[in-house]
Formats: sequence, structure tokens, C-alpha cells
Amino acid sequence: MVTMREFIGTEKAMDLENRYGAKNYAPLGVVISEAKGVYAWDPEGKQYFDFLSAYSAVNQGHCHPRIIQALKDQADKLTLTSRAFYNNKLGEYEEYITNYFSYQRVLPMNTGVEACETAVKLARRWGYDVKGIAANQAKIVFVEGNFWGRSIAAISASTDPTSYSGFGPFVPGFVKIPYNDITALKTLLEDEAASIAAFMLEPIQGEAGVVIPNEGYLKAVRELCTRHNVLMIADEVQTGLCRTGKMLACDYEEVKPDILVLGKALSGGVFPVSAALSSDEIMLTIKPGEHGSTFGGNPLACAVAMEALQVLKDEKLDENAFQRGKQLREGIKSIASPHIKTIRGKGLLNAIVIEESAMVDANKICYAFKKNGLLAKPTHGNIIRFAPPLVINEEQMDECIEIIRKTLTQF
Ligand code: IF1
Repeated sequence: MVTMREFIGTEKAMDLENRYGAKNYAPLGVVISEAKGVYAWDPEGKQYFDFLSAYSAVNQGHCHPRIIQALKDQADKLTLTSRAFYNNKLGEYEEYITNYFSYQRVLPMNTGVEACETAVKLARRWGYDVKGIAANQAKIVFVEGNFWGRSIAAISASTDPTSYSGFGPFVPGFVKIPYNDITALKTLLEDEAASIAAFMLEPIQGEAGVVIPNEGYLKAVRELCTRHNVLMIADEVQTGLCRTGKMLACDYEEVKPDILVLGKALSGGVFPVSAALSSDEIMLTIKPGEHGSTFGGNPLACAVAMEALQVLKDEKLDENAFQRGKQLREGIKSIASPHIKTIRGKGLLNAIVIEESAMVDANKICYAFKKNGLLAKPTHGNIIRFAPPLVINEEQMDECIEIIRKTLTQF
């Protein structure tokens, strides 16, 4: 007999998490029980606009019908074989995604950090086997303010004490230089390129607070990496898949990285799917049995990811992200609130910087947004990220700008 599960409302859901869950997050005080498109609802039925999109993992909107259908159809047939055997979906997906992004090969993984780790391993192996760097001497260059996950390697690359403190010792061979400083890269490569395998960066830094580099920076990085035979790795886990108003943020400067890393919205947020894409020369340096994962390239992920990628194109979500982002930034600027120091962003990856005072801080403002029906969360300190699903329409964006205006005038 199926017993009716006791209704779990907001208070109960929070209590259960607080009692039984690890405390590795401090969520905003809201419980989401349903979501569709740009909307989320709490168990008591209050509706919100989602202005975080699960950190850009639901670009296609929550529970996109086509992506859910792809998940259901495949789930009824085959979910997982492991890579010990072939399956009938992985090859189809590999052909689809490599053509989609014009790369020769893809290595399928699950989370963003795994795909970034894959890129680091590929770069090191290429450094030894192709570039001829001495064994175990390969260096990889990262930028200050980078964020590519929570693994030991990822935090070894981090310059944020919140990410790395208390988790040492750290992975050797990682060099850090300032972001958006082409002279720093130029000088380093002129001095040490012989032992450097790769330079890895986000085209726009998400966690650092939506930090946009100068026009021309990405192109200059590309040229320097090519000149010094150093691989350019673009971490587009957060900026990719139409989030910034182009399919990839690198597209703004027509830059093609040697290794492209994708994740988050690669599945439309319904399933962990990530990927590293590259050339035969780089990808084939890893031989059978030298890298992988139980779920990497599973048939369910392949089916979902192909539909999620097709939805981006069919619904022209890059164009919508571009237009709605312009509408949002112009709308915020027209509010002219004394509490907003600045708004910055590209497409629908935006952040407002709050003029903090005794009375006003980013957290208080986010709770006031929540009360008025919009969900957003502060990233570092006084920065609030504004990143709704890319399916938001003009009318909904106007409604959100009105909520933001109304909220800010309450302070
Ligand atoms: C958390 C941040 C965002 C990423 C980039 C790789 C990864 C991420 C550019 C790793 C993941 C997530 C992780 C999540 C919060 C969120 C986040 F605030 F942490 F930094 F989006 F900005 N590259 N970002 O942004 O992907 O392994 O998580 O699938 O850890 O709190 P993942």
C-alpha cells in the first residue's frame, strides 16, 4: 500500500537539511519544490523568478519539456553500460557534439570539475608526449580569481582562501598570474614557455563576480599561446552554451581554444553532463585505461545533452540572452538606485555591485528580492549575480526589473 508521504513544507525541509545534511552551504532561506522555465515555486505555492539558474545550469529553463522527454524516453531503454562496452548512444553524441563545436574529439565526463581535470591531464600529457617537456616538470598557468571546482587540483589552482584553506598540501606545477593582464602572460611565456603546457582561463570570471576582461584580451591570449606552443584551455562551464549572448563567450573575439571545457547547461540542468573537446593531436595522447569515469558518456547523458544542445539552437537562446541582457542592464541603470555601485555583464551573466552600509548589504537585499518574488544570491560579499534562464521573455524581464526597482526603493 503506497503511504502518502507527509507533506514537507518550507520549515520541515529546512529543518531536515539542518539536522541531517553537511554544512557545506548556507542557502538563502527559501525552499524550491517545483520549477518550470523561468519560474520556481516553494512548497506553499509562492511563485518566484529564478535569477540564478542553478549557477547557469538551467539555461534552457527549468524542466524543459523536450529535454525531460529525452530523459524519459532514454531512461525507459538504457541508462548506463560503463565504457567496458560500447552503447548505441555515445558515438551518435560524440559525432553530434564535435560537429556542433567543430572539434575532432570529445572526452565525456559528468561534472564541470571532472571535465576541467580532464583538460589539465590532457595538457600535461600533451606537454610530455608532443611538446617534449621533461617528465613531471610541466607547468600549467591559471589566472587569479579563477574557479573551476572543488577537487584538490581545482583548489590548488585557486587564489581564494575560502576555496583552498585547510585542504593542503596542494598540487605542484600550477602557476598563477593576474587576470586580464596580457603583459603578465607575455612576460611569463617569453621566460618559461618551454616548460609550460597550457594556460587555462574563463572567458568571463563567474565566481569572481562576473569579471569581464578588456576587449581583445582573449584574442591576445590566443596569439601568445599559439606563438609559444602553449595550449589555450577555455573553461566555458559557466559562460558557455549561450549564457553570455553567444554560443560560447570565446565567440565574441572569434577565438578557438585548443581545449574547450563544457558542463552545467550541457544537460539543461536535468543531469550532470560535462565534456572536454579538442584535436586528435591532444586528445589521443591519453591511451585506453588511462582516464575515464563510471558514468562518463552514459547513454542517458548522451540523449539529454543532444536535446539540450539542439534546444539552444532551435530557440536561438544566444540571441535572446543578448537582447534580454541588454534590457536588464538598461533597466537597472534606469532605476538609478544609490544602493547600486554598478551593474556589469554580457548576455544573461550579470552582477550588481552593492554600495554596502550599516543598513544595506547584499544578503538583506536578496531576502527582500525573495519577499518580492525574485530569487538571487550574493556571490563574493557585496556582489549579487543576476542570471535568469535564457528563455526569459521581454515581458517577464520587465516584471523582474520592476521587482528589483520596487525592492531597492524599500531600502
Ligand atoms: C559550488 C561558484 C559558480 C564553474 C566554472 C567549473 C566549475 C564551475 C567556471 C565546476 C562550478 C559552481 C560550483 C558551485 C557554485 C557554482 C559557482 F560560485 F562556485 F563559482 F557557478 F560561479 N568551471 N561552479 O563555475 O563545475 O564541478 O560544480 O559541475 O561549488 O559552490 P562543477
